[in-house]
Formats: sequence, structure tokens, C-alpha cells
Amino acid sequence: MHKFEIVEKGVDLVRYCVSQKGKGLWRVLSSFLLVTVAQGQRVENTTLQVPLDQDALPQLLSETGIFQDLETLTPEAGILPYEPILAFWSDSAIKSRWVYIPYEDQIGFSDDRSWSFPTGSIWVKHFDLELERGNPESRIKLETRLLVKTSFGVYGVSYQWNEGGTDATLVGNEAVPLTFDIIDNGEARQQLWEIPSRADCTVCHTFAGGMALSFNTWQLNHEIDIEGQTQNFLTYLGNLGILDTEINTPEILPRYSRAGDSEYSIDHQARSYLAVNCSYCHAPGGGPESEPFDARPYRSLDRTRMIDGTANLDYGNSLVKLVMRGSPELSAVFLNMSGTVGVNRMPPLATFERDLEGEALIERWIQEILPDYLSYDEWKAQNFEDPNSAEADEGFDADGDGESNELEFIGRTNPNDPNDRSRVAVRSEGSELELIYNAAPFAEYQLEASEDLVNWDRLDSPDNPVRTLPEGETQIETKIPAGHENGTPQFVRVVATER
Ligand SMILES: [Ca+2]
Ligand SMILES: [Ca+2]
Repeated sequence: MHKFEIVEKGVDLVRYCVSQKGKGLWRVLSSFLLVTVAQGQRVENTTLQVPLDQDALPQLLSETGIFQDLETLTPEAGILPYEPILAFWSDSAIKSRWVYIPYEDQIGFSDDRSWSFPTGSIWVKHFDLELERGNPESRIKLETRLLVKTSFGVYGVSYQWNEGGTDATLVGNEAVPLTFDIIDNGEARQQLWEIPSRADCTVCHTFAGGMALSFNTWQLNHEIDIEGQTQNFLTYLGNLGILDTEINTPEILPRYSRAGDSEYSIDHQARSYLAVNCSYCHAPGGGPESEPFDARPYRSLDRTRMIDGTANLDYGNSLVKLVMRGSPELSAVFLNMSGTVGVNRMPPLATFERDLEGEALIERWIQEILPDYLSYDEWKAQNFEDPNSAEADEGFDADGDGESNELEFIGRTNPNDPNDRSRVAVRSEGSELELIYNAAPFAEYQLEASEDLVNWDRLDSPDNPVRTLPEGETQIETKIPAGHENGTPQFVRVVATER
């Protein structure tokens, strides 16, 4: 029999600490974290002819030394294929990607912010188009773009493929508009495409956006097939020494979700979509239209300033806000995506075709999910007679139940009722311990561990991913890895973060 003691703490965001008394001690063991990894070694590249000075670029893709076989797009040594979790919308084009980080240089890793890249890093993105949607036989090679990290920023260029698909030629400074006859859903129509100008590349590939937009923890924290083995791409990069740190427990790091990924809330899916498709501009310093909102994924919804935010374009209706809860038809963020009401479809570059799946996700988020959203100010106005009193402050515990008002806000409990607060139930089965807690729709949850109740770190276990409330649920269940160790008690708490 295991015996548990629940220790309640009144510190901000410390919900419950669970310690086991007696012999068996819950712990986090690196031996649980054994993962199969490809025994890949970093290989030096000796073929690349991609200079830091874009004026000295070779005229043909075949001369860049990126691919050893242009037909199959097999890269040269030291150039790694990769895939993001959530691809930026590119008008149904099929994209393939590779990265090169200069040998012996490393990426400066960050859990949830932009990474820093060594000068000479190269990202290669290749675009195919199916002239008949859904028919792989109709695939043609369109263009192959390079993004090169220079000492002071990045430059972007493109190589346009010839009709035979045998080689591609460097495109000049100007954009190249193209038109294709395609068959979409059995109907013949035309699809516009534009090879971006060099200046266009750096409109989106900004410092604020992290330069290489899809090369970060959020996008790469997933399992992909590498050299015939399935493994986490972050772990792989860490093991190769391409990252400046090893990633042994990628599960605890953030990641984006795709539309329809039921392990994540609709809110998480929608925020992922907006982060990928909007935040490279819609973030401070992100570009000419960076204001009025900030779509970066780690911002709480309140701090994105989307809810009831003033839209640059209100479609002639003063009721239109950036996001109007419950009303997609009054939400500029949604209207701008579809472009059916005006001509101002977003994003303004690199797309001529609507993303119907993305639109459906954002529409549903605004219509069905956001009506339940409250900012802290709105919540305290509903819960306190005088919302401006010190008693209504985030840090205050108005009902003395050990939870700050902020915590009650995140958990949607009553800040004036000491009997209403977040609860964590503990269930043990065999050697497993499970925490069950009520979760709120606009929060993320993750476990932290401590040996002294003072210093807390994320519980370093594959069982501890960032959790959001799954659709149709009210509770989250999280396992704690169990074991017997050196006699040091392991305390665990659930941390709720506003999203
Ligand atoms: Ca309280
Ligand atoms: Ca309470």
C-alpha cells in the first residue's frame, strides 16, 4: 500500500504537492528516458557553393552543391531533411525542406523562443505542385528557395525549375508571377503562383519571427523518420551536436498542434495556427503591420490583444473587432483569412488560394470556444463588488483558501468561496501514480518536481507533456513515473499557466 500526503501550498501557482511517505519514493529517473536514436554522426559538407554574398550565387541549382541528385532531390552530405509539425499555408503546394548548419557550429537552443543560428546556416525549401489535386503523377517541380543566415541577418533567393524538371535557374530581384492550369475537385481552373522577390523574403523572415520561421522547438518537437528510424527531431539534432544542448526528454517541451489533433484543445490548435501563419509579422517589431496584435504562441490570449482589439480594417462596421467572441462574422482575424468580404486577404504575401481547413478551425474557435473566455479584468468585475479594490488583485487570496485570485481565475473557481478551489485527486495503481485535476479551457498544465519544496523544475519525464483540456472533457489525468530511489522525497505540483 502506498500512502500519500497532500500538502497544500499557498504560493502562486503551487497547487498541490504530493509526497509519498514511507519507503517507495516517487522520482524521476533518467533510466526511464532511454530512447532509441539513430547512430548518426555529424558529417562535414564539402560541396556547398552558397556564399554569404548573394550576388555571388551560382546561376543553376545544380551548381550550388546542395543536392547530389536533382531528380530525387537527394541532398549532399551534412544537409539534413526536416519537417515542421504545422506547415505554413502555401496554396496546396507540397513542400520539402532541408537545413545545413556549418560544421562545428551550433544552434543556440531555446525552449520556447527563437533559436539563434550561426552565420552560414542555410534552409532549403522546395515546392512541388500537383496540377491535378490529389494525383501524385501530375506533380511538377516549381521552385526551390534558399534562406541564408548572414552575419547581420538573412537573405532569401529562389531557383525556378525548367519545364523538364531537370534543373532550376536563379531568379533575380523581382518577383515572378506564374499561372498554372490545374484540375481541382474535377474542375479545370487556373492557379496563380508567385515566386517571391528577394525583398519579399525578408518581409516575413524577420528577426522577430526568428528568421527561419519553422525552425524552433514548437515546430520540430515531433517524431519523424530519420535514416529508417522514428525519433524525435530535437533529440536527433541534440545528439548530433547541432544544438548546443542535448534533448533527452522532448515530451516536456512545447509543441504546436495541427487542426484535428484531438490530444490538444481547439484553443491550442487555433493558437498554433495563428502563431505559424501570422506571428512572424504580428509580433512586436515583426513588420509594417506588426500591430495591433501579438500572435506568438507563448503569449496568453489576453496579451495577444486579439480579443475585442481594434482592427486596422473594420469593413465599415464599427462592431468589427480583431476577434469578437462568438461572432466570426465580426472578427477581422477570421474575415481577413477568407478574403471573401474584401480584397484584404491575409497574409498579404505568398498566397492566392484560401486555406479552408484553417478557416474552419478559426471560425470554430471564435464561434464555439471563445464565448467562454474571460480576461482577468472581466472575471474580477464579475466576482468582486469593487473590482478596483486591493482584494481583487491577482496576487491577493480573497477567501483565504490558499489560492491567489489569479489561480482561481485560471481555474475558474470562486475567489470568494474557500470551499471552491482547484482540487487534485491522486490515484495509485501498481507502481503508477496518477494525478487527476479539474482543468480550465484557457490554461496549460504541466507538472513540476522538487526535492525541497523550494526549488522547482519541470518534472523530467516523458509522461509530463504540456497538457491542455481535451475537447469535451473537464479533467486532465497525468501520470507520474514511479520508482524507488535514494531516499530523497520527490514533491510534485501541478502548474497552471494562463493561455
Ligand atoms: Ca482564494
Ligand atoms: Ca476559492
